[in-house]
Amino acid sequence: MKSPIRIAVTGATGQICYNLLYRIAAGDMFGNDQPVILQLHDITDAQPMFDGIVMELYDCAFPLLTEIITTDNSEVAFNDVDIALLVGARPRGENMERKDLLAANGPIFIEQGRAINAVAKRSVKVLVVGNPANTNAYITMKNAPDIDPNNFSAMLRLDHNRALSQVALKLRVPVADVKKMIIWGNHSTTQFPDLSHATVGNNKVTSLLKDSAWIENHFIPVVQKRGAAIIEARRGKSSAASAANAIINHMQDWVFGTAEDNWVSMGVPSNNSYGIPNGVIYSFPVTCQNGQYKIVQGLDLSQLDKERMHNSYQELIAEQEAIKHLLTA
Ligand code: NAX
Repeated sequence: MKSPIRIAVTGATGQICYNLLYRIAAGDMFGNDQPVILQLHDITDAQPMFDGIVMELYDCAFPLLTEIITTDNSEVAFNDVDIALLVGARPRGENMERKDLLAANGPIFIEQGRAINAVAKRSVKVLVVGNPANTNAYITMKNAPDIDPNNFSAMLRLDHNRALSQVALKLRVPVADVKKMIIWGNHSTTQFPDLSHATVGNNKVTSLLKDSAWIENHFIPVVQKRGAAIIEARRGKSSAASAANAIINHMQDWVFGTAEDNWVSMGVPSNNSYGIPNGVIYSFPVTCQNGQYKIVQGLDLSQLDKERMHNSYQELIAEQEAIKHLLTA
């Protein structure tokens, strides 16, 4: 039997985690031969909620679940962890503008970044899900200077999966046959869902689509606005099961590698690829191998593609501007 890996999860009493923790403990993320220790974090007021969650984890009698730790202390949560899933965040309140949300979340991710820097394994892989995910990941990374920046990522996988499914439904093909999808940019409505490189078998998706207007009129807006559509359809609740599933997909590919003929979208530190300057967490197409990701290079982009990508980059710069005072304080 392998020795257990330590997985920290924040916002662990929230609705995404109610869909996530049981799947991790069942082996869906790291395989059915990998024991796990769950180090669950939430705010002090949420601690009583852990009672039922932990009872249910025990009641599943998961063979792989070695230990459960619950805490409101970030250094306890991140102590010696291999994986950190930062799901918790302040929800957007009524009348709260995006910049207020950024300011409210900044201190959370500053504190968590510092705790990761202090106590996590140096090889820890960090995924930020809590919104605004890209900028929260940037804040976390900036506050963990002793950890390789390449170990920080933001979740765009839900958007990527949504895009795959839209194409599969349109072309009536199995979703697993749709490959090489891309989400560029920010996890927000400025993201650019790009199917111009996507394939089904040996064919480009663009050559299979009979009505090309569908891309502009349906595909792009539906993927960009899917989060809001889910909230409406779920009478006010945001994506939870699909978000948890995307977390599993993201970590699985990062740790075990992507399939040879495919890539996935991950929010990662920009490195001047495709004209996106250093210094933001931006979603690119990546391949993963041996626990490392590489941004796919050499893709042709039209002028319009570049403008869309730049637009999302500008939004990330504006988000950083809104929290700059917190980082220099
Ligand atoms: P919930 O509101 O159900 O849970 C949020 C959790 O965060 C709660 O347990 C809460 O106690 C905790 N929290 C609140 N304030 C906190 C603080 N100051 N410090 C630490 N933890 C705090 O939200 P849920 O639906 O689980 O969503 C969690 C986050 O994921 C939200 O920010 C949401 O916007 C974001 N999402 C990101 C997605 C992505 O693709 N990147 C998609 C799904 C989701 O919308």
